[in-house]
Amino acid sequence: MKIIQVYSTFNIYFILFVALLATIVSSSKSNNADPESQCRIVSKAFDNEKLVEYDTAKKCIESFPFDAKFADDTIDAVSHFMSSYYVFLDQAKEEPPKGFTYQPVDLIKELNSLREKTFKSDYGFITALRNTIFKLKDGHTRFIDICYQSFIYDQNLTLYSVVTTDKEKKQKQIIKIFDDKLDSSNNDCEVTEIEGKPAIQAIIDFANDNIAYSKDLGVRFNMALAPSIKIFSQLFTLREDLPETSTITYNLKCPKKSYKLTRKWSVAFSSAAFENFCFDTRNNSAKITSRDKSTGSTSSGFYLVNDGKVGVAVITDESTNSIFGLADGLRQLTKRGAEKLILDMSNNVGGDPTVPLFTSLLLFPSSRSRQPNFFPTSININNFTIPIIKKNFDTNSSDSDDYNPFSFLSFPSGEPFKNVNEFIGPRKNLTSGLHLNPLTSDEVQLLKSTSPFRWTSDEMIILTNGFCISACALAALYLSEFYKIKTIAVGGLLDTSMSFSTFPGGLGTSENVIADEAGDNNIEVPGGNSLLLAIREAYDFNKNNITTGVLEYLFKPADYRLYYNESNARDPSFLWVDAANILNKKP
Ligand SMILES: *[C@@H]1O[C@H](CO)[C@@H](O)[C@H](O)[C@H]1NC(C)=O
Ligand SMILES: *[C@@H]1O[C@H](CO)[C@@H](O)[C@H](O)[C@H]1NC(C)=O
Ligand SMILES: *[C@@H]1O[C@H](CO)[C@@H](O)[C@H](O)[C@H]1NC(C)=O
Ligand SMILES: *[C@@H]1O[C@H](CO)[C@@H](O)[C@H](O)[C@H]1NC(C)=O
Ligand SMILES: *[C@@H]1O[C@H](CO)[C@@H](O)[C@H](O)[C@H]1NC(C)=O
Ligand SMILES: *[C@@H]1O[C@H](CO)[C@@H](O)[C@H](O)[C@H]1NC(C)=O
Ligand SMILES: CC(=O)N[C@H]1CO[C@H](CO)[C@@H](O)[C@@H]1O
Repeated sequence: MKIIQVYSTFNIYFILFVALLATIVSSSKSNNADPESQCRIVSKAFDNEKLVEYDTAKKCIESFPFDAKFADDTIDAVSHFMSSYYVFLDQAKEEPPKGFTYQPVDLIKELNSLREKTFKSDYGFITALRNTIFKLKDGHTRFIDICYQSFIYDQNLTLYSVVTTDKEKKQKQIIKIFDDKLDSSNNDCEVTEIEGKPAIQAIIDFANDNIAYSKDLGVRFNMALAPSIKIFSQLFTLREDLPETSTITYNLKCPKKSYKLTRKWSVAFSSAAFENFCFDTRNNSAKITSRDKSTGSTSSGFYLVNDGKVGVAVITDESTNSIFGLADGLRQLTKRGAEKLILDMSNNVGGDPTVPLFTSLLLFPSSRSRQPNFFPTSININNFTIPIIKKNFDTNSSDSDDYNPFSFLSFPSGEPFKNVNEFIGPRKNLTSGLHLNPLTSDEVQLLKSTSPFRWTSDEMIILTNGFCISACALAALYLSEFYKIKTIAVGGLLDTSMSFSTFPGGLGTSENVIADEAGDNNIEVPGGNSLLLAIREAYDFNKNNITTGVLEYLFKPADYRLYYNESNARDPSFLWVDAANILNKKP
């Protein structure tokens, strides 16, 4: 494959959610002497950065006793934050739109029903709580136990799915081993069964039951497998919750032999000090950041394919740090004479809410003056936030937070809010007025200093594996809807249409940030645990209709589909060539 690397930047791995800073670890899990003895081996191993056996980890995790008061307090706090701030609470009760796969959930009711249950262990309770929240299938929203979610369960192998064509020209989808770190002779063997179930069905079931980070089953299917390689990926073989069994058995069909591979879980701990996270360190401040399993870097890059005629911009995050690299890379592609442009937004972990608007204005500078210029969003209004919003307005606050009207512009005018009521909205229900994010001064400067690029909508195309989340989803959706850039989704399930982006939400944050910003300090999630949730919802709109739906709940499939095979799963430049062919074919 002939590709020319033009330019590449290296970004520090961008954390998707607001980092959960300085959470005080409390004593909830140390009342019983038993866990200390049950966890002795685990503690020692993890402190020395060693692995433990599945059974040893399980015994430790399940030794923390169920505490009804702790469970009740946790449910109180979670219910409070979810009912007061979670923007999709009502919509989650409705049947999914066609194209999405999940069950409706009355979250508060289900949380309350957990109160009537007793659990064998604290872990049992936390897992039931996590699974209840996971029913939302919202990647912005989950409960994190500071101890249990620091365990990592690894099969030391990754899987992928390819679509092959048989002798009768019929397409067939199979599962294969992408990379076995312990035995590379297994690489590219077909996996026919997993735990006695047809492999493809085992992955689909897992994507339905255990993956919560998209409403689109095809995207969850990709998240279960390689080659998406960042947070929320390879989830079948790299887990964050204790697997049900100590091993997984794969029936393999390799070129020379067919056999059963039984692989144990390797259990590691993602943080330095086990005791700090799982035992009493009452007066210690433990700093936990988002649970990014890959601590490596993501790289954006710029390439040329098709004899240098088509440029490729690989965009892996939407952080405000990445904007200079993006503008620079596009300039280089222009200089090299790229006549068309592929925006590869696969495995894009999102980032800052202003960057999607920046990106669209960078590509289409003439729309600068056009209003409204991005999807409007709203927050929930309640008795905590109303006085804070008023105070922020009256004091001309310069804090950038969600309850400061000066952090936003009014939709559709794009003007600053004239008064508090315009920001708060009609108060007929929970929803606020409609807000837009203003660009940062860096973004404004950069737009001013960048000459327009040559590419028209027809000369650009977006390529993703569906794993284009949060701010990436907003960017891709906007470019697709308002500038009619065509989209391609890769992977997913054969002959099933698939989204090119997922969980646009609006904005996700953590409950301690909300408490701080909204002055809502009456109740907190106990035990140093945290709740992440979507607190802003973004709306679709068109010329005649200000809001035509909540983006999170609109199924927006890609215009074109590609599937993985043995070559393009390992080398994305094959997919770029496919995308270039689609671009060139278009009238
Ligand atoms: C297997 O997985 C564990 C846990 O992620 C990791 O620490 C270890 O290095 C892996 N082993 C190999 C050979 O990759
Ligand atoms: C705010 O408080 C008032 C008076 O206590 C109450 O009637 C109202 O329902 C509350 N509104 C919200 C949104 O909680
Ligand atoms: C806030 O800004 C407005 C307009 O600039 C000004 O009239 C007002 O006095 C300011 N209020 C405070 C408390 O600084
Ligand atoms: C909230 O109120 C606005 C204005 O009355 C209305 O347009 C909107 O549909 C309401 N939303 C919900 C979820 O009831
Ligand atoms: C606006 O969009 C909503 C949701 O799709 C629809 O119910 C409503 O009828 C539309 N209104 C107009 C004026 O087109
Ligand atoms: C895989 O698909 C690419 C296009 O994406 C094609 O060029 C290549 O020949 C295919 N390879 C195999 C092994 O089927
Ligand atoms: C700063 C702080 O959190 N101090 C606490 C340390 O632990 C003791 C005993 O639980 C508390 O009384 C202090 O308030």
